[in-house]
Amino acid sequence: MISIIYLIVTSLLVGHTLGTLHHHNRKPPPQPPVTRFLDFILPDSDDGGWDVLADDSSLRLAAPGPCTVDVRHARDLTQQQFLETYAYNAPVIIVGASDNKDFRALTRRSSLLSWLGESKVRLSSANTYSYDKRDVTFSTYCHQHMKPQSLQTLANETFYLFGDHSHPQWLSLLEDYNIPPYSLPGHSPMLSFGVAGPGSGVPFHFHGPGFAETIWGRKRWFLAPPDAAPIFNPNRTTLQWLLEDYPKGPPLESMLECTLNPGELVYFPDRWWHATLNIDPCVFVSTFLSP
Ligand SMILES: O=C(O)CCC(=O)C(=O)O
Repeated sequence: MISIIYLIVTSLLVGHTLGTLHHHNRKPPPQPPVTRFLDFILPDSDDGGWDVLADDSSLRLAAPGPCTVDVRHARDLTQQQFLETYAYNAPVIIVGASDNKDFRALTRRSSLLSWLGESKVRLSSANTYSYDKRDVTFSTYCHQHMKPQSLQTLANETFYLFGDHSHPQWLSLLEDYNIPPYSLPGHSPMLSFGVAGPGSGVPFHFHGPGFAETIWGRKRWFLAPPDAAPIFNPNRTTLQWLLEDYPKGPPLESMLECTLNPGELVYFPDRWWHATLNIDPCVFVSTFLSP
């Protein structure tokens, strides 16, 4: 009986994936469809204690979208193939890259709050290029800043925990993160840790290449090549852009997007534009690759 249900669910998912690819008129990725973490596990089965929206989904303003980025399983993607196909050319979603089970356990809401609740964190305003900074305790951030993002709040008024962690305990937490098993010649990894509320995100920006993994929650990514700058207002949030501008039509033919499930990685090549939107409360780590 279980195997019959499995077969039905698998064929529905394959059909959905092929339908999505057809809809976007893109060539299918070279590998058969990759089974992704949440294909069989509902997002609310374990949210690490982060999902304040679990009982009221009307507060969840954004939803996952289609996936037009190649999705590859790390098992079938060697370092050589990564270099030849993606490293300098195109983004890719990688499933099954590193085992971050222990890091996932350490970053449950209750663990982080009891361990680091009173430590200071530096927030950045969530507009393009993040100008403004604010220092608060991690507990204050969780209780006051992680509420669902309102459509009325601008990006420069939204404060986001991502990147600045000078506190030794935060650095020691990151020692337990297993970085993605792919590299760029002549580049070294540098980690940034983030926690953010539902509906928040970062508007379009670009920088050097890197990976970003979602540890808890789902995050929607939008990407565009270096020579195709998207049209956006740097002080408007990704939520405002998604709900008010995106429905008028994609800003660019060449824009790609995908929603990352927990444990999945996106790789963005050098100078690719990208914007993010946290569907759920999210815990995430970026591995920036610097020359
Ligand atoms: O994950 C996010 O919300 C922001 C990540 C990002 O923009 C980056 O890694 O450059």
